[in-house]
Amino acid sequence: MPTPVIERYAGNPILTRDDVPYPVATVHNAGVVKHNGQYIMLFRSHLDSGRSIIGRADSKDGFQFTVQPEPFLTPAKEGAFAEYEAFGVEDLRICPVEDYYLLCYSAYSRHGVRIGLARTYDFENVERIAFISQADMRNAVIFPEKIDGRYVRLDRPHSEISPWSIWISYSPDLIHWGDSRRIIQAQQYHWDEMKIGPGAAPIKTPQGWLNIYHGVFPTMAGAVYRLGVALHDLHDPARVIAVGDRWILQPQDPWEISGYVPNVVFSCGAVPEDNGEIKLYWGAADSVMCAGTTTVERLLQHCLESSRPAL
Ligand code: M1P
Repeated sequence: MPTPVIERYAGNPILTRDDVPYPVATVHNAGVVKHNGQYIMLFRSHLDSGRSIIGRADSKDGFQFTVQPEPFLTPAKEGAFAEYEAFGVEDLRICPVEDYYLLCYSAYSRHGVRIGLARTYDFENVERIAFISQADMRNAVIFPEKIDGRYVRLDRPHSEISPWSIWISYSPDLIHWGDSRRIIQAQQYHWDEMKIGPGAAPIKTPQGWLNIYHGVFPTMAGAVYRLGVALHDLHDPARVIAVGDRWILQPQDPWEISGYVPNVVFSCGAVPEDNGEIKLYWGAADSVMCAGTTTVERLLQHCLESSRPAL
């Protein structure tokens, strides 16, 4: 049998609600990064209220995680952020930039969903920066370096009005964003035909930026969430070099097929290692966390050997 694009870790699921020392209903959709030689995971949990918070777990090897005694990020209770986080904080991505980490999360409230941006240097102290979108935007990732002097982000409108596509935007200061364009769209009668959204923070390779994203296909039994990969130009990431025509991961294990939301693999994080390996993390069925490995080379080959149009 050929090597799969993503090799699942044999000990999946790597984190469940039973590992969390405070009451939660789920553990899923986590951002992960390597900080000072240690893997840090910021995972989403549903509470019994149905609203979400973010917890932190640490690991030496990227597979065995220990959860911190207290949640990492909960909805702000006062100040300017409280109004827009009242219904929960979800699906946080950790984006390493310079000597700090930008945290992009979905903030839910009676006003809809918008993208919250925070910063940490040490995963002990978190400083909220701004909301960087209006309502009905989510799934944001920020590139690890400025390009032509500007920060660059990918995201996805959360609205039936505009097609559920991946957009790019630019900012001089992380607060004011613009020059926005739609750059990858869902393809009719493809595995990602219903909607797509950025997953892990883009990974730099000599051939371009790897963008691991999720794509959704509607079936009579509900939506199926899979993962795919695209390649963006290093100097002009709005230029999409290739979009892999086939998915790289689909629900397969029992905990991916069945759970809080069945048939979901949803990634918010990947860790590129110095030897070209990539550890990939995904929430399974919106219930537990899983991990697997791939390589830069395998993802590039997957994109380039069977690319489809981006738009
Ligand atoms: O239930 C599957 C996923 O559904 C939503 O993702 P998207 O907006 O991309 O369709 C989110 O609620 C996500 O958290 C969830 O995993």
